[in-house]
Amino acid sequence: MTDRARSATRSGGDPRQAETHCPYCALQCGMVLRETGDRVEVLPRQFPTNRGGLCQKGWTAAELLDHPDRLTTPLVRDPATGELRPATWAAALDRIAAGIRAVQTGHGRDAVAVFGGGGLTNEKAYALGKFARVALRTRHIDYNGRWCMSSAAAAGIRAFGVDRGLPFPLADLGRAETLLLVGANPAETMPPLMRHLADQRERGGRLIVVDPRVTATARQADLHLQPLPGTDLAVANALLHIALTEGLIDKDYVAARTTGFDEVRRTVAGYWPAEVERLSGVPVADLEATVRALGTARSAIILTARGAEQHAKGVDTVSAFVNLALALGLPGRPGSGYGCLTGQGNGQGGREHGQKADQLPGYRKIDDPAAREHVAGVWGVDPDDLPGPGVPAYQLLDSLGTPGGPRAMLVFGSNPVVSAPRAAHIESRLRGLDLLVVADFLLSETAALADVVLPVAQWAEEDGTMTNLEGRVLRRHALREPPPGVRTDLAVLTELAARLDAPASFPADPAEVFTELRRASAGGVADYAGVSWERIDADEGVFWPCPDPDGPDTPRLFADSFATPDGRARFQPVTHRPAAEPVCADYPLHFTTGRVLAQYQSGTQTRRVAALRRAAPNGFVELHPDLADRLGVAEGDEVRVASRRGELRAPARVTPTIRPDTVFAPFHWGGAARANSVTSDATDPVSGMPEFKICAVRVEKA
Ligand SMILES: Nc1nc2c(c(=O)[nH]1)N[C@H]1C(S)=C(S)[C@@H](COP(=O)(O)OP(=O)(O)OC[C@H]3O[C@@H](n4cnc5c(=O)[nH]c(N)nc54)[C@H](O)[C@@H]3O)O[C@H]1N2
Ligand SMILES: Nc1nc2c(c(=O)[nH]1)N[C@H]1C(S)=C(S)[C@@H](COP(=O)(O)OP(=O)(O)OC[C@H]3O[C@@H](n4cnc5c(=O)[nH]c(N)nc54)[C@H](O)[C@@H]3O)O[C@H]1N2
Ligand code: SF4
Ligand SMILES: [Mo]
Repeated sequence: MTDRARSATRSGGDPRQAETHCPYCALQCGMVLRETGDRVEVLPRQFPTNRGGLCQKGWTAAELLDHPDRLTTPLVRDPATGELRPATWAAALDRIAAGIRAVQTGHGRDAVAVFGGGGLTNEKAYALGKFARVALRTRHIDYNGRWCMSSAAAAGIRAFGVDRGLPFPLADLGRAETLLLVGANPAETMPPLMRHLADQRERGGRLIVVDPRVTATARQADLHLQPLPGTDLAVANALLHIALTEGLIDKDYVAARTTGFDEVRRTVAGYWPAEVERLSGVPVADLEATVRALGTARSAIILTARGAEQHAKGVDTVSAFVNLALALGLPGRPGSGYGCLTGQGNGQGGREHGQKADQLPGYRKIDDPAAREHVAGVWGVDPDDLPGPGVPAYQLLDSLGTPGGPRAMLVFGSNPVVSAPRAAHIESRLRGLDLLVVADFLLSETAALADVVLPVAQWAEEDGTMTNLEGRVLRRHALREPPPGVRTDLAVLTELAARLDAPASFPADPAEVFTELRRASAGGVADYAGVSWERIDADEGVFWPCPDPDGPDTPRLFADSFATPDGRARFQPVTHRPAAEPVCADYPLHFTTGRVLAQYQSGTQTRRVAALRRAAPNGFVELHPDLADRLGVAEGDEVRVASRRGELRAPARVTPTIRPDTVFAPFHWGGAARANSVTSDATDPVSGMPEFKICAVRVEKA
């Protein structure tokens, strides 16, 4: 059955309508797509995450389906002129297969790399991981999820033995008496989520936000802590220090459900609130008010997002907040807990099915012999033929074209020329490849560098599943067939696998892939064996783990035990350390980056939508009026932000909502305004997460 015919069955037989989810962020708002005349209309749909709401990006998502910039034919770079020229699919795929063979013959299997994305469906993420390990037999695969929630994932596994962004349904936020958001700006990054926070407020709950900027989210908070970027770990340790001195620890919980508290207690003893106030700028009184609000509430939730996590100490910072949550007895207590706000549409599922360097499907470890045996069995190959772990994204991109590094790369669902740290350097690495292949539906900045560009289907043209920030597996329903000339990512992998004589099957039908994924994940941490497309449709999604088709799913984790060998959560002693690049006389200011409501990620998609372009037409640099005065900069003046790696130029936005020692830029633009020309390439030693959220810069009027 074609995707569209299958989905029409779901929408009551009306082929011009489909119930699906937004293509963008991890909230995965429910929407209905309707074909009216020659356009596709987006209507919001009641779903537990968005409750009938959509943000501007969701409302306008269908505009890209028939956009004039849409790619509808493969492009191959002409060796004579150096330009990308339209080609047939056969020519483009042959060119790729020949290029891969040449590189692997000359330089070994690991000389070909794959770079995936957290926006790919589960089926595609699974197929891509399998393609790398079985068709290419390379260890080099990683993906942009490494830029995203890898620090929270590592800390979650360390403490709880499992990484599921929210271990409870989102609606729990609305019932929490106290909610602490650390480095999260959902008013701009997940606007319909604010409905749950409105519920919380109506019920008399307290919202506390930790952010160096007075964001749209911080403005709604009862208390806003405005720390220097990169000091969250110290703040968390000070909070735990105060909880100890004020007797707010849940001793029974710590004794019954955790291990390792004594060492953490000793560590945080040294985090005197007054010292942490000097380091972070957060007043002691605010630290105390925060702990009391958390420690005396009947229910409390602590959430982290990229502001806390995108640091070279991101894992330890998350661990510090997890320690606090455990000491207060929150994880597993009804209505309470710790969670991470996952970012991309399938940021959660994308990290479960094997596109991460060290993983196999079902959140299995690629260096675990039992995991290799199981997955190789499903794939019908010898476990000894599966490669070992590769390296994290930045290390991978930085090694491209260097002696011993990969010489060819296939990119599915990312635009690293804009989104990678130290992007100018990464761009030059990409230029040095023998073969760069990009599958996309638009000519992203990365696709523009490719030797072969493959035009692929968009979200409204394919079936599949996505796993949202709650760990809820959802169904993406096709509204219509892809336009002529366009193929699906899965079909591309099918064709390439055949040309490379892959020793396993690569079905193009997502239903077939999902059936295989269920088997491959069975028995793993992220067990999807009991999830079926029908069950997803019948139940408003299915929460993993769900091992049994006739058994329950798991909306809430940790009620009775944690996923560790002894069932207890593990405290992790962590200590503050400064940012990788301290400020100095030449680079005296802190630079941090993030998002605006109307643009998404590297901007490939949203910069092409007229209404979003009007709302957020170009990059900018936020600076405090005192700093602007000192630099002689007025609102709208073009400024230059320079670091040791490079510079960006964009108009100044002078605002008292940012700390005077810090400047901020969104990362959604390429070219002169590219924030990642400036960012640091320091990474977390455990997760490989880059330090997107702090480096040292100099700012001047351009
Ligand atoms: N509009 C829009 N929405 C999106 C996306 C998008 O690109 N655009 N992307 C999606 C994705 S993939 C993701 S990962 C999420 C990200 O969602 P968020 O994490 O909410 O987004 P960011 O803007 O990256 O960072 C949040 C906040 O961290 C603050 N911050 C900076 N440095 C620090 C620090 O050192 N400490 C603390 N505590 N805070 C700091 C910033 O000021 C910013 O307000 O958004 C998702 N939703
Ligand atoms: N300075 C700074 N840099 C950052 C961040 C930050 O906060 N600050 N945040 C980081 C984070 S959290 C993230 S998630 C990354 C995201 O940054 P990227 O990885 O660049 O993500 P996108 O811009 O979403 O890129 C997706 C690309 O794939 C295409 N695409 C979308 N869906 C599909 C599909 O199904 N198949 C195929 N083949 N292509 C598809 C889109 O058109 C687009 O070109 O950026 C990171 N970079
Ligand atoms: S909040 Fe996220 S999922 Fe919802 S409409 Fe906006 S971009 Fe789409
Ligand atoms: Mo992300």
